[in-house]
Amino acid sequence: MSLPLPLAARAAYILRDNSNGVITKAAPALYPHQWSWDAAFNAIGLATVDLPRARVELDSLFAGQWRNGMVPHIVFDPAEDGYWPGPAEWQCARFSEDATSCPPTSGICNPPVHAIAVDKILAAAAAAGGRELEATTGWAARLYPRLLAWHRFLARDRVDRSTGLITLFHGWESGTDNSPRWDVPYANVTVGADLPLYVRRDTAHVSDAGQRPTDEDYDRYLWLAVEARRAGYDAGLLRECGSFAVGDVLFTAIFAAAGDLLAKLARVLRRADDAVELRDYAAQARTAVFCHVDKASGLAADVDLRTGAWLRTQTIAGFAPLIAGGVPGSLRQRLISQLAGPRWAGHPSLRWPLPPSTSPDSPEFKPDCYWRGPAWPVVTWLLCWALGRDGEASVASRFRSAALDQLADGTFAEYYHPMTGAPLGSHHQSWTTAVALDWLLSAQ
Ligand code: 2M8
Repeated sequence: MSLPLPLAARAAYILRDNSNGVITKAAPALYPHQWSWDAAFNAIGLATVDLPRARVELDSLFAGQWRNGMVPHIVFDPAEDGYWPGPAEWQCARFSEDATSCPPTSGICNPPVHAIAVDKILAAAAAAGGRELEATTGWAARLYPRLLAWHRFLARDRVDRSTGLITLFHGWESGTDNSPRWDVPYANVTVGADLPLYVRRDTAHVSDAGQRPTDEDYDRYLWLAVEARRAGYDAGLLRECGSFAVGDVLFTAIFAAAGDLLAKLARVLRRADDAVELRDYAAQARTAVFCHVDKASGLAADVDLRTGAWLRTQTIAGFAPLIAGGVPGSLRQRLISQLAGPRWAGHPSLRWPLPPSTSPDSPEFKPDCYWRGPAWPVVTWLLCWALGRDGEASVASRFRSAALDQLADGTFAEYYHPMTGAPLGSHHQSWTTAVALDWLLSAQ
């Protein structure tokens, strides 16, 4: 393994290289815009080396927030046009009165990790003290109403009444795009004959197109974007007429964890009523996640809201209760032993003892294909963060140390082959550098 400081210096250099000064591209060529949950992780990494830049990252993202509170999954950099589908496909400002036109954005959202990032930035500022602490405290107070509007949007427009889970109208909203989690609901999406012709750009930026979703997947991805546009990006209409609607346990768990931290900020800002409201959202979300733990497997299951069926897949999202926090002790121990056990991070054929995105024992496992098997450092970080929060320091530190071994080649790949350890997807992926910086430089 390399020495920590050279690795941190390299990570910081790449993260800066991916920035245009105000937004960090998710990846230099594959994703040349600002993604919502990537921006939050990137801000966590930036906070270890450059607090002002960390604050700017979130300010730039929230500049794209919609009037209804939604934080869109992409804020486009108008100077870049190397990604498809871009602003011309989404046309949000034309089809929704809620959308901003400047900056242009997509019309769907991503998991709400932002309040976790704000909490980490505040902790870094507290450690720095002095002017940075003052500047960061003032900044958090200014950003707070936008974070509150974001959580209110999710509670109002996206909580599914029957399951309590957050509803997604596109697999891209989950961030785990082609995960086996969504195979069944996607199989029920019938692509319209009027799907526009398109040329994919993503496959040109990876060494093997097999690392990316299939063309059939992409037809469905684009079709759901077309449906969303035709519905004016309105959650009520999509709930009635859209062909894809799922209750996502991982998104819901992140909403719970972030909601607790936002409630903490509300209390610091003496917004007692807001704090109660945010704690309620978090508590309800957490209950919904716990209610969807499958008794036989012990893993949480997403729900296909079109049919009511539980989606019992062996993916990393099954560990959502660990992210949500407040898991009853016996369930927590069961989940941790599974996570570290032979179906997951302890699988005998793995290069490093890290949880893959899909269990190698699952029939859907594909070790080199995107969210169907590879190990994602950003997901490892989220699990480590949640385990550390809940006092599970030793398992968190084992994952952190294995993840740093994984990153020691300096490619900072988007994802890694769990058996060979080969870097896959984009190299110099921003959020991979960001989590490395947090692991190497912030107090764990
Ligand atoms: C991937 O998703 C985008 C679509 O949003 C894509 O494949 O084009 C996902 O891994 C997602 O979680 C991530 O936020 C995004 C940018 O890193 O890339």
